[in-house]
Amino acid sequence: MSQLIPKYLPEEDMKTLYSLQSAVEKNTTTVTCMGLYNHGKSTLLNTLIKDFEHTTFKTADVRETSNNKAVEHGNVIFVDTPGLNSREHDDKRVMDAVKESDINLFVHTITTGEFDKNEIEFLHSVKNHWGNPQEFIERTIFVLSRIDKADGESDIANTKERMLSQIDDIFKCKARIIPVSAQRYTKGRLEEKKSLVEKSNIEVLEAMIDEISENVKESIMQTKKNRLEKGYNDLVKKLYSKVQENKLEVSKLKNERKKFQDSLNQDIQKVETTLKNMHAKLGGV
Ligand SMILES: Nc1nc2c(ncn2[C@@H]2O[C@H](COP(=O)(O)OP(=O)(O)OP(=O)(O)O)[C@@H](O)[C@H]2O)c(=O)[nH]1
Ligand SMILES: [Mg+2]
Repeated sequence: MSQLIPKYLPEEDMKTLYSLQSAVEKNTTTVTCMGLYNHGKSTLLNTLIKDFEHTTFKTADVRETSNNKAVEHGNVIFVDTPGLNSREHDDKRVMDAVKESDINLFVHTITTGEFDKNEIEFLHSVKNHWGNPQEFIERTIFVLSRIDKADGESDIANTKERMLSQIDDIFKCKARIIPVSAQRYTKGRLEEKKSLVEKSNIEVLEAMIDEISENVKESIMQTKKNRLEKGYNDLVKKLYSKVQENKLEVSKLKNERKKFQDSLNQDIQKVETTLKNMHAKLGGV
């Protein structure tokens, strides 16, 4: 039976359905990282999965991530996305990932000050596409990254204030912003320097993720079940339309067969008549 499925349904759809099913069964939480390119998304995810070599999610000073990439770690599936506003299809990819996500990490680096026009545009489009924009904020942590590059504590506090007000302007509610340094955390863990780990704030971020995960557990599960239900329904619809296509094909073939038979019969009749005529002529001699 399983060999028959790819014949009638797209492999990609089946993969999505299986991963939704596994997410429901294993009760995993999907945490998706998004933000402008080069703002430290992949580095942050490596830090969260304790890959201090920073190789699982590719990082660099150039545009690096160009596809959504998911990695399972414990009970969490971490998803990395390409930088926003780089290419139109990338933004669509990010939006698709956000739709499948349970908890979002919106990464913004302190080195560029407050949110820029592209980030504001993306947040507006999230707001406009969301049935319940407040739910997005409830499930999102805005991560102010690279605070090791900040110009002192006041720089962090001021940037955070401005970002909060920018988010409030769009969503009309207060968001969570957490300043972090993936670099400090990595160094702190590798060199066993507790104070660096503490100053990195990564553990506070992890506690926040756990807290949201706990608070929205029920609704995360419900969302997953709804997605799974929708996935099944979509596939049943696809299968039904395949049945319709097949019915059409069969009736087309039947028509063609009938036409072929008719034309064959006509030809036979013509030949028969010709022969009869010839015979009649011969008889008449
Ligand atoms: N100083 C410092 N640099 C960081 C930190 N986090 C990331 N970086 C650097 O920022 C650069 C970009 O990091 P990435 O993690 O590749 O950024 P990204 O947002 O995934 O980039 P794209 O995949 O291209 O969208 C790299 O050179 C990182 O080493 C940090 O906490 N402190
Ligand atoms: Mg990246």
